[in-house]
Amino acid sequence: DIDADLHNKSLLLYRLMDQYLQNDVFSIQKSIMDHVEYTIARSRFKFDDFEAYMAAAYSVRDRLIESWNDTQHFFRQLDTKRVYYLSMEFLMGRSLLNSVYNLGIKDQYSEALRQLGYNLEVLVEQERDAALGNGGLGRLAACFLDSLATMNYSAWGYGIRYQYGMFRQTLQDGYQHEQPDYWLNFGNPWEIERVHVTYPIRFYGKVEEHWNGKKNYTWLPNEQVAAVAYDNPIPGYGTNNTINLRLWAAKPSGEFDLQSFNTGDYVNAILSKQRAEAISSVLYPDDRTYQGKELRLKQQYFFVSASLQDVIRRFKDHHDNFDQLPEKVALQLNDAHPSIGIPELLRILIDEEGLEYSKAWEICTKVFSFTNHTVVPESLEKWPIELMESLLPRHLQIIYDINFHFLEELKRRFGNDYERLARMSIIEDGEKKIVRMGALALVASHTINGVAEIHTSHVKNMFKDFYELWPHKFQNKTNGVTQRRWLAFCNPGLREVLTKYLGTDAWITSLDLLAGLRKHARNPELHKEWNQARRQNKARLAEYIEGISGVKVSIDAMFDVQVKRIHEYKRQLLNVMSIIHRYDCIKNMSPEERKKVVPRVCILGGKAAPGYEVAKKIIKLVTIVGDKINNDPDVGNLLKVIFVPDYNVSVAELIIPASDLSQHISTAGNEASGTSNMKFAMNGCIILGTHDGANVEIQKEIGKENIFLFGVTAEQVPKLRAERRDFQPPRLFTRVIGMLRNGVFGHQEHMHVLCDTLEGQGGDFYLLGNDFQEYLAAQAAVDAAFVDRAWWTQMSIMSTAGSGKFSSDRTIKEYAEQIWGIEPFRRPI
Ligand code: B1H
Repeated sequence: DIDADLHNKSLLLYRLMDQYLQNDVFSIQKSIMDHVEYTIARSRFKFDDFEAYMAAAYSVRDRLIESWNDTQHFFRQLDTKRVYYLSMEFLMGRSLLNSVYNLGIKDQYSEALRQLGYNLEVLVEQERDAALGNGGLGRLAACFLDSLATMNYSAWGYGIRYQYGMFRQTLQDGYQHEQPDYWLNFGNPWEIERVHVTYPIRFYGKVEEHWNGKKNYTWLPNEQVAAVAYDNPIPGYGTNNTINLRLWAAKPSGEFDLQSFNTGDYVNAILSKQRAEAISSVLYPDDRTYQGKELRLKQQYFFVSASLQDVIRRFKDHHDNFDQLPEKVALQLNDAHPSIGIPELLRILIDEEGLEYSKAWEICTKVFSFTNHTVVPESLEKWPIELMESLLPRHLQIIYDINFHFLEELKRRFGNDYERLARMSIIEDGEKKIVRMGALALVASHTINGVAEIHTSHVKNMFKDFYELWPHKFQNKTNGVTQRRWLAFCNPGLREVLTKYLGTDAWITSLDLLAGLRKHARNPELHKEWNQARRQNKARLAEYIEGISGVKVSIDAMFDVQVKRIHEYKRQLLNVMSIIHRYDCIKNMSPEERKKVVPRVCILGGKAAPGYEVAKKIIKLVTIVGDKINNDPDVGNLLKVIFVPDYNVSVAELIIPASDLSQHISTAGNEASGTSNMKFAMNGCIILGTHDGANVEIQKEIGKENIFLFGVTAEQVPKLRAERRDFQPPRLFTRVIGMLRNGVFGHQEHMHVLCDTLEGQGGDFYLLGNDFQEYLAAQAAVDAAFVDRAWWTQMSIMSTAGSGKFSSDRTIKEYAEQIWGIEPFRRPI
């Protein structure tokens, strides 16, 4: 009897799974040990730290899966509107500590492992970073996922499961070398492979036209690969919700090119299929210099097509009318990189679902929105027509259609203003025709946003014609960072102090509460505890520095930090020049005068794009200058210069809580936002920066008297660049250049190349000379503040107190309410 069978089966299932895995210490130990024995296949009497990490990670994953399954089920039942965050990069870093904290089981895990003879802090270090991003843009996507989960939004991230993430940087004789990032070689316990969630992705071939009452198109591709899903559970903090980051890996496709197997060359047919895997094999490590490589466009189309097929499949599970798509789906483009998704959605709707162009377009413009992260128009991606035509012929056709309708609209509005049409056209006409992906994203999106106030005004300028046409499309969404990873978890000492003085730990989900610190900013008790926590962090970093460089640094010295990608616009060179100036001053002092010098440890770190020669030379310069200064007995502890190799998320978690001063000194108008500035400020580090990106808003929040901003404003930059010919750099600037050129640090060839970027016709594009004097003055003011301990500590507390705005929770709430139109849904237990 079928009913009885069913009844018995459900009783059995309830008995088997009557509740979630338990989180008492003993149950956790049992889970870990089971994985040691049955997953890792080691003996429970003998396993090393790495094996213990793996077993612990698998046991956490079990708990994540429970929560993931039930959250997805919950969202499905409610048929929530979902936001899909499409990004080429997710810079996730490590997961173990973050997961146990977010699941609320950190203390139990610590204790469970301690009793077994292992130390959670040690195991955490066994994990390789998931470094699937270049820098700020990728890390922003990771912070957004954390906030989306924590705030109970129905959201998915979609991206690429690169086999090789961001390269590992090593220094050999002070030069950067790039090592492949074999992050998957020892297994990845955090992902769930979904071999059955797979979609065909097609390339190349031709388009055929048919006529059956109306025009129809059939794309006949001649290459096909499979996209296979890997799910990465993202737990929220203080909630039962766990959302999904779905990353796609390229695999040879099963069907399709069976013909090639019938040509007799079986082995070569197999080998050629393996090329499919190349698509998801490596992250492009060049941020901003756009290279126009075909593989990059393939990557973009690959992950966007898989994601959209997945989204449409999920939509069709519950709906059959595509008019409802915008009520159920929001698609966020993280920069223009995924904007090939626009013609892809149209293609699916028109060619596969049979919608009319105008209907499909209307739907499309209601689902897409687009974040711009750049300031230079040249860095917007542009693809040559021939490349697009060969790789994605049907998509190019659709882009022409979009452009045709768009230009018609423009003509109706502005008449035959051909210059305007040329400026705004999605297809750039010229010797070589190209597709402007930024314009495509803008035309199809209902909203475009910049990532900081100053940047958004810049975006309006950069897309001036579009802004005139559609002012309502433009919004600002100032970036934010998750205070969970970037304060609560990476700085446990300060977390305790904050919670004590605020009387609650609710700031971990409501960062605005940090403002409550202001009334304690002069409390000497707090000062003591504050500095104690910070000193412990400095001691940890000092130990690390000694380990990597052999240099002993004093934790009484000011830790002065600049860590970020190496770029001329970020002006690491300006920092080095002021270090050289400081060295010069110390050398020329009497022993009496030297006693008054504020000791500093200058810490720099960051990766240079492998083909970016000047950036690589800047790294070498730091090590050259460091070698000389660190070994000069006249200098001693007064000045140390350290280059920290392989700067990544985990290293940032160590450095940021231990910094006294951090530098964000891009030429005004060049850094869209910056996000590490927010992390440093939160952790009570003082900011030395320019009037650029989010620095401007940080100053507004924490007060002019608690931050050191200097230099020219973005409005002045074009004029100053135009007047460069008549500009006389300050004497001290020329003096430092002279020292470099004259061989004070040796390596004169090297120094000439760098100095040439700062002098002569067209030199000093980033205006180091213009800002140098004010920079040195700001540095002197920093020294004066640092020696006044009470003053400095108060500034530090005020920095933390004023950083409430810079939580990605705030940013995400703004996106959700003002762009995506989604609401939170918290899963009940
Ligand atoms: C940012 C990038 C970026 N802006 C191209 N643009 C890339 C561009 O691989 N590529 O082709 C990779 C990255 N990244 C950064 O975004 C900005 O420079 C920061 O100022 C900003 O804080 C960050 C997040 O908005």
